Amino acid sequence: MWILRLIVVLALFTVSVSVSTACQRGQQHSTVTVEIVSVEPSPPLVGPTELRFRLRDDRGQPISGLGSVEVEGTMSHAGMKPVIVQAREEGDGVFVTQGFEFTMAGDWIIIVRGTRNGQAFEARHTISGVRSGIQSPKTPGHDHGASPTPTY
Ligand SMILES: [Cu+2]
Repeated sequence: MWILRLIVVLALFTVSVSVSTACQRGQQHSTVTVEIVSVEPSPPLVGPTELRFRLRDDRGQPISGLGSVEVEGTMSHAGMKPVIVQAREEGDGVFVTQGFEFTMAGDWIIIVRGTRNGQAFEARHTISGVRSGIQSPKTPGHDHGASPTPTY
């Protein structure tokens, strides 16, 4: 019986070690943080949306001079088709999205990707509780593949 327990303990230990290694690797890459400045319309609704966000470096200083970055909006569930647009810099590290859209209600993950000093970076932020617009009976939601009714 003790050998079984030993195996379980070893397995748990291996999992926790690999998880913490992954986190450390992620942090080394991700020295850029994204802070949402504004969401238009507010509160966020399904439909065309303008996101303003600020990028900061690891010392908290606004990052300027990047020109434009890529913004991906996605959700954590399977089958989600991400929304990918460009955002252009307005100044002082603030960027504004071009043609972004929330395609369904729920909690969104905003991923910003760019290149800084020749190094690719990625930064994330969540926007929770995007609501479905009342004015959209013609858009039967979001196509998640074969199922006609999306599950939330
Ligand atoms: Cu979705």
